[in-house]
Amino acid sequence: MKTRITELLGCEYPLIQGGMAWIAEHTLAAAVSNAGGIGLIAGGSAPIDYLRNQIRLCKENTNKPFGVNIMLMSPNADDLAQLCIDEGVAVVTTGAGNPGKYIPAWKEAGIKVIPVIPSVALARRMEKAGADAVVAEGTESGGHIGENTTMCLVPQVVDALEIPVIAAGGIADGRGVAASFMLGAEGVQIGTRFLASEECQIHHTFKELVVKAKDTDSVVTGRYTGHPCRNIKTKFSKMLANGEKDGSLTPEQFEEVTLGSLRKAVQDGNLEEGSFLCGAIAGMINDIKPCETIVRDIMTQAQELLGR
Ligand code: TUI
Repeated sequence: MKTRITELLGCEYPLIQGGMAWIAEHTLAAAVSNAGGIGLIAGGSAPIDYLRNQIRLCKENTNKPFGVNIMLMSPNADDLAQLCIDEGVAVVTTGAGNPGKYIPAWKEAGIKVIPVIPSVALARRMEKAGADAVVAEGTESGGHIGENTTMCLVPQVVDALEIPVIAAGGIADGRGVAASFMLGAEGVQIGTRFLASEECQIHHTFKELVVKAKDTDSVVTGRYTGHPCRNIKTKFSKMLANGEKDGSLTPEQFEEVTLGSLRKAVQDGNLEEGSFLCGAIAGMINDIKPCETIVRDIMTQAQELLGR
């Protein structure tokens, strides 16, 4: 499974773990990297000392390359961007904004830069700005999403760019990887499947929600705030969706009740006030496995399908 992505990143498989805010910490990142993919630590809104410590812990647990995801809406994104340079991080992915202003300094430091993008226009801008690759992320993904689907977005981004494209959104097994390659992608980003991994440090209630989810159990909330997010259906996310639909919750009230809701889901498993961000593919995930098994099973199945 050698592609321009394995060559660029120096990994065995062209598979990147999603940079899931509040979720992706050093244990998960090191496990994915040790399994032959690229693990990511989420820098979304993290205090700088926390992220520095996470990077150092990850280095202690893997000698393979790993990366950091910078959530560009973070108030301290500038500091986190600099930290990646200071700590010699191999790969940076970005989300929820345009990372253009950071790219020259990252490139200068030898960091591989992979912005996550929801549209062809932004993908083109990123290529011009010097990105090494892009993640084309479909609306099937968990968390903050764009409008276009993986099936429609990926081939259009592939056609528009020279740099390699990594597909994301709705991929959790070898069929999804093989399909992505048929669309022209040279790698995949996988998030939701790793929620149900042994090494993922989220609350067991969160893992149970993923494992029990059916195909119809995800819902997008917050479109009217400009930051639509895909969540698992819970009493809380259904309340948000209904409040948005019937006007009983203003955008300001929405922001207020969701403040801190990612932490409440991830750390406390709080079903009353937590936002359990999760992709639409959760319905296909039925067990909790070690990352090594997850990566091996996915890649073995993909290779079989692509070899036919
Ligand atoms: O970033 C993600 N997924 C995320 S970030 C996150 S934390 C969060 N918390 C509260 C509100 C919003 C986010 C949870 N999940 N995925 C990558 C992604 N990037 N999806 C969409 C985008 C994106 C959107 C607009 C990228 C660039 C962009 O550019 C706008 C511009 O500046 O031109």
